[in-house]
Order: sequence, then structure tokens, then C-alpha cells
Amino acid sequence: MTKYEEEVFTEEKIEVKEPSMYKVILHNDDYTPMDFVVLILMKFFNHIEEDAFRIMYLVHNTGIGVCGEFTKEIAETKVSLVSSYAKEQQHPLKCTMEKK
Ligand code: TYC
Repeated sequence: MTKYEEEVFTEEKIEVKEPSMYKVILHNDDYTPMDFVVLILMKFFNHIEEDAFRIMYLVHNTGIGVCGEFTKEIAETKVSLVSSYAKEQQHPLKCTMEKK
């Protein structure tokens, strides 16, 4: 047997799974200023001003709105950063996440 014939080739099926995605959600309340919500959407979710206003009004009019979709750890970080910042600024803004 030659050196080459001794080689064993195995075919391995590698399954690549896409990570689960999570929606980060803002909830309406009666006290958080509209401008603060717009700022949050621009600062933490990189929305341009026009989209930030649209999402803020969607939340204001319907009760909830999606800020963006992220992998679990990133969504958790966004929820934590937004919640801390709102609390620090003494606004009752609620931010949660939900599996898609
Ligand atoms: N409803 C608030 C107001 O009238 C504005 C607001 C919008 C608050 C979106 C929270 O997630 C929110 N000042």
C-alpha cells in the first residue's frame, strides 16, 4: 500500500445553525418625554432621526414598538443600557426583549 492509499477521507456533515434573534421592544408610558425616546433610538439603536421619530410615535400610539433585532447577548446588553440610562435620567421608560 502506498503512502497515498493509506489516507482515509471522512465526510463530515457540519450543521451551521443561525443564532436565535430577539426583538428589543420599547413600551409606552405617560411620563417619558418624546425627545428622550427619540434620543434613545438614535443613541443606542443607531436610527436616523426620521426613523427614530416614526418608531417613537408608533410606540406612543400603539403601546409598543420594535427598536431592532439582535442576537441574545446584544439584545440583553441593549435592554440593560437603555433601562439604566432611563432610570438614571429618572424616566419610567420600559425596554424589554422577546424571542422572534
Ligand atoms: N407617551 C409619551 C409622552 O406622551 C412618549 C413616549 C413614547 C413614552 C414612547 C415612551 O416608549 C415611549 N410623552
